[in-house]
Amino acid sequence: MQRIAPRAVDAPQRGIRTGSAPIRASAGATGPPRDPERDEEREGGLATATRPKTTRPPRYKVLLYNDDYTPMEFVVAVLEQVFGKGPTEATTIMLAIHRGGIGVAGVYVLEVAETKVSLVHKAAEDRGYPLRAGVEKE
Ligand code: TYC
Repeated sequence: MQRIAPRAVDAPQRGIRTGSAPIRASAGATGPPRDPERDEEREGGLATATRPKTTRPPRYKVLLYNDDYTPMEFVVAVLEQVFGKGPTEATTIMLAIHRGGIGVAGVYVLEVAETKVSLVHKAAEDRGYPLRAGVEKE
């Protein structure tokens, strides 16, 4: 049977080093020397500050089209009530559509944009106006 000889109580304790490996010249450094071409902070791990987990959903423009029959006051009311514009901006957008044929009423995520288009069409159809709206990716 093998016995492990107990260390004499007064034998000098040499820290945690057990072998006789040479102490490296770069005392204090841990691991291999870093490659200045690499950016360890972008390689995963704790790099949450530079690699956000969230992404922005795409945005869609709601377009209104000009026609010859829908009253200007109705378009202004739609821009105020469906798209939350104030009276001055609503009038500016309506006139731009009237003169240019098309204009942006607002920009939203797809589901909201499509809901707004449906609200415009319903309001116009209820009054017998041909006003049309559409969605286009920003
Ligand atoms: N052109 C219409 C008129 O003269 C007004 C109008 C403006 C209609 C904007 C639609 O999206 C529109 N009564």
